Amino acid sequence: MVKGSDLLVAALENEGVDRIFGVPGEENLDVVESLRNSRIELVLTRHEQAAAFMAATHGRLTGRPGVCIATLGPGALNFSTGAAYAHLGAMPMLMLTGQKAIMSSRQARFQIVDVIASMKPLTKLSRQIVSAASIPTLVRDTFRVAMEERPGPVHLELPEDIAGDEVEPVPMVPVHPIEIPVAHRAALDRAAEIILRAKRPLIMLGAAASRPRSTFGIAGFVRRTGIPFFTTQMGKGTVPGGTMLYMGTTALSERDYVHEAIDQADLIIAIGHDTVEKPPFIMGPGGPQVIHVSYTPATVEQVYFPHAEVVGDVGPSLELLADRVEGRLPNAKALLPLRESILGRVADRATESRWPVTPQRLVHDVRQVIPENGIVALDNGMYKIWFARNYRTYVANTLLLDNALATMGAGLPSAMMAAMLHPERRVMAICGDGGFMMNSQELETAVRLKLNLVVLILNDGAYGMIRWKQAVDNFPDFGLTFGNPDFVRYAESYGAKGSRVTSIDALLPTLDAAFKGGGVHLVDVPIDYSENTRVLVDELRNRNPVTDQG
Ligand SMILES: Cc1ncc(C[n+]2csc(CCOP(=O)(O)OP(=O)(O)O)c2C)c(N)n1
Ligand SMILES: [Mg+2]
Repeated sequence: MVKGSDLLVAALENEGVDRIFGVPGEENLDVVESLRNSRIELVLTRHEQAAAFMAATHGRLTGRPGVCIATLGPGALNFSTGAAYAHLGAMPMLMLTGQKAIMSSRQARFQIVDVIASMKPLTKLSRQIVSAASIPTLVRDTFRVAMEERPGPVHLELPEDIAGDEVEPVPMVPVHPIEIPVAHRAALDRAAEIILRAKRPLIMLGAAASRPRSTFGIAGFVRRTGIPFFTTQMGKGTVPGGTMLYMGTTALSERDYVHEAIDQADLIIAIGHDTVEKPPFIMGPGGPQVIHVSYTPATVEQVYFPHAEVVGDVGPSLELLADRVEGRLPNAKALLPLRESILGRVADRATESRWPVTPQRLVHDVRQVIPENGIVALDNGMYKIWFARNYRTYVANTLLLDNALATMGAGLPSAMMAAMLHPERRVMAICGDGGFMMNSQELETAVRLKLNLVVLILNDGAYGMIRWKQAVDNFPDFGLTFGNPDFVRYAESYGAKGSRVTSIDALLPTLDAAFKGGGVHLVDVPIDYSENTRVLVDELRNRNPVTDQG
């Protein structure tokens, strides 16, 4: 005979799961015992939210669901933000939660919340396991659902009596690869015709272009067509060898320098655009033609309504599209002459020596210490716009940012996951002093896991992004500042290292030394955000006075 929890763990092993993140409760103890006897490592975190962010980032970086575990009620509810993060960000993840026994319970309603109902709007699938024998098929199905385009989170609730129930052994469901169909010939022909007619084409790489399976075919398409490209925030990462065609990243929806090219384009080939992102550009009447190329059809919005769609496996479909247009595009590079001036103005003041550091200089110095394949994971704050806009990437998924839920608190956990998956690469978390404190307890997890990780804290004593918006909207400065702990001593109390940067010349050497020293190293740097208004409001408004600040 075999226990329900053993079947669950065997089914997870069958899926190739090697780690589970979380905080177990009483109702998970059978599962914990089954894990003890398995090849799967149980990675304790200090908050379920961090476990969910880590599992989601596992899915984002590998294409295979990350797995996290929590107890019923309070533990399960702490997964909610992570569930939404994965749901909006299209990251495959499996959340496992416990529950009181369903056959008979002597605890009345103690700790009972309808977790399935609470997870329904935040997941692709949320189900209670009602029989041990069904576990292998249910787990196989949830993994398939999580990975299918559009990927996302799934949730299984395992009541404790089902976890402990003994049943006859049940065979596992074998896993097989599934190829995604390639776009229809008629769609490819139609798209090719539009591309051949275009006078000023541009390619846009969106969030789904960053899926691990996507990146190869896209590079070939850009190279073979020679059409310049820009990226959305989550499409950042770039086409290897195609960087001479990179025109910029849309950190804002309009008015930025990259929009000079977008505004002139008569065709945008939007590869992998997901309208969950803050709009990279605003479509309106009389704008460019848009071809939507992705795994799933476009969602039509007020600001995004493509004129043609190429739906199917992105890489192979683009290969077929390139076959139709390669060598027949005399106008491919029409907008390329704008590149130098766009990138030049974005890079303005990148080496300025003001103190406290300005965002432009910060982005510049961070880029110096991160090799091409190094990974920077951002929390959410003002600096995200600057990194999206100014930080150049050369390898896909090397700037992890969340332009979907845009939650604070995910920077450190997502960096920790990246460091676990890529121990050979330099990994840095960049957090505001606000966002860092939302999951700073995970420094203990990072130290316990012996990760090599630099955590850069941008210290402005405020919820800076909101304070900036408050000023832009002409509200008085009110209610958005706070005090901070001594971050260096705070890090040290966790057994991490800590450094404070006190001059502009010390920034780069401090970051470099933090990487060279290894382990978890927090670096506290004060930041001067006066550039936010000077550049992102005044300069860009002057460039295009007709459009108002959005
Ligand atoms: C969980 C969550 N709460 C609130 C917000 C709204 N919000 C967005 S940015 C921000 C301020 C971030 O402050 P900080 O982390 O210090 O970064 P800064 O902008 O100061 O660099 C807030 C409150 C959010 N995105 N997520
Ligand atoms: Mg701040």
